[in-house]
Amino acid sequence: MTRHLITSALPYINGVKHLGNLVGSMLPSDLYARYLRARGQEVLFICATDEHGTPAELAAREAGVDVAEFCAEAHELQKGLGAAFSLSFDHFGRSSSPQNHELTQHFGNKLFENGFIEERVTKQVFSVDDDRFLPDRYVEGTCPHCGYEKARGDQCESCTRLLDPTDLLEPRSAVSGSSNLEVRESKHLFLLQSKLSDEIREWVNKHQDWPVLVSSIALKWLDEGLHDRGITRDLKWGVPVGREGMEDKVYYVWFDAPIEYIAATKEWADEDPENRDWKSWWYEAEDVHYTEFMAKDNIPFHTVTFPGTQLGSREPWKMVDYIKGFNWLNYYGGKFSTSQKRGIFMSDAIEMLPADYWRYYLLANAPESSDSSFTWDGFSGTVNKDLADTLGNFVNRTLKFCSSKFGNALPEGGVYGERETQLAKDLTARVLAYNGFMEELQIRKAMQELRAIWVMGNEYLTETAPWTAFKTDPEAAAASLRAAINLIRVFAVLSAPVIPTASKTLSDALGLDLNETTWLGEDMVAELDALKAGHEFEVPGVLFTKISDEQVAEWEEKFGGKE
Ligand code: B3M
Ligand code: ZN
Repeated sequence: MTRHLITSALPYINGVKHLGNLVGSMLPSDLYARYLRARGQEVLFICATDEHGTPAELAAREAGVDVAEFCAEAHELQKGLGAAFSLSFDHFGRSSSPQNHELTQHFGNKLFENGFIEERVTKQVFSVDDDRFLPDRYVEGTCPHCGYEKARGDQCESCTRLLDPTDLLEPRSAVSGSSNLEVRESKHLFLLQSKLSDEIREWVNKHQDWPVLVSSIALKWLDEGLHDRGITRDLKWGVPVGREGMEDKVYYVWFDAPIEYIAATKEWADEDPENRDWKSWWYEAEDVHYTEFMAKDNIPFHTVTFPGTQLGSREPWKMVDYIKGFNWLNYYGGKFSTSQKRGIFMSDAIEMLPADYWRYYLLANAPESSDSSFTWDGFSGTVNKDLADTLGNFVNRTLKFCSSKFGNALPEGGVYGERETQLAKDLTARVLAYNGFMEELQIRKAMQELRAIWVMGNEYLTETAPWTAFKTDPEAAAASLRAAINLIRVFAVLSAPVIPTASKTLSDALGLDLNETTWLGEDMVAELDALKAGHEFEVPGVLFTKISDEQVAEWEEKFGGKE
């Protein structure tokens, strides 16, 4: 049987992630992992913090702590937030781990041996006052293309062009502000991607099933021609190159970050070596199906650069089978931004409302085929309509009514008739569609299908109206309540990958032991008769609280919105 390896793009370490980061990789990958586990598949779901590079060093400097200490704390913070959002990683690792040091050096050495890496003497910006080289974001200055004055050495935020520190006009040190800079020579490793270009293209072309967003970005990069890239930096924090004459250099963050997918799996296995085998997931792993999730800016690194690293090693590493890429989630038309503190961050969100509210809203509005926009009205509308009115209300009125008229157990009497046969038939069609969309990773469509399934509950109740029937035909009322309560169980199972906490509340209310590997069978007639008369339940509290207009106004004010 196929085993499923799933990775989410690694959240960068410099601070709490925003909802755009969450919906762009971590949340949809969690949905998929949960769905596959529920379908009885063997899943390994891996994520980690991406900890190297100059943004981490600069953030640590700003916080006034040593970079290792900064990363350790920020890792714990992100790990805690992941758990608070019910992200079910099998392992949440750290790219600064010894396992990643070892594997990154392994790949570097193999690429060197195979002639895909060479040493070159390069010109680097050196700060005389700071007595150090200033790679990437350690230099700031004016963008030579658009004139933006706060451009950074790796990229201009204004025109998004990639830069080299030596490109900047009027450069200054981000450490001290000093403009007493020189260009000095420094030896670095270069990855000769151009030599691997044909192989990478051939590999990309084998994946005709990839989403257009993903394959078009990959082919655009390949068509423009791959440049040989400097993959080392004059820094202390990072994976040491470990070659003679390069003692004070580390690998570039984008070289070691994807290798951490493998290294994090090793971290996971090292916690329980007798029962876990990391290599079987990554090396000669023919029975593994590997799916990656990421936002669109990360696609080139996963379709071209990292595959190049893997191919160039000339070793049989597991390469990705399917890539799910995402567009941007915008905040009122503008981008969410960590550096500009714009939008809603995971820590704010979880203080306001439980994870399930965010999970459902974000998945239902995932930026799949185009960018999508977060608005407070859109958020409260979705929560109130879908979660509170449709799902929550159905559960509540069914169980409350049953409890008040028949007591806290599924009532005896009556039989299912045509309406229930129809219900089972409709359910069968919808569940098939839902499963199909989940398997194809069409996330918005899957959420629409789930919502349509919840709607069936209210329609069924309204049509069979047990509160009216109870007065004239209590047997019929009993039968329709049995079907309705069975529907609650069906909803609990189907909703679990999306809103796991609410699903657990339903499972507990029904006295069931639904767990992460529970799913429905194919026969919906049987599923609607799974809980028999006499099966006890409890009436849960309100499942989802509605968001009021006052709250919306308050949050708009607090987070800034419309303007
Ligand atoms: N850390 C995502 C980012 O910060 C980046 C992903 C790495 S995945 C190997 O944009
Ligand atoms: Zn620019």
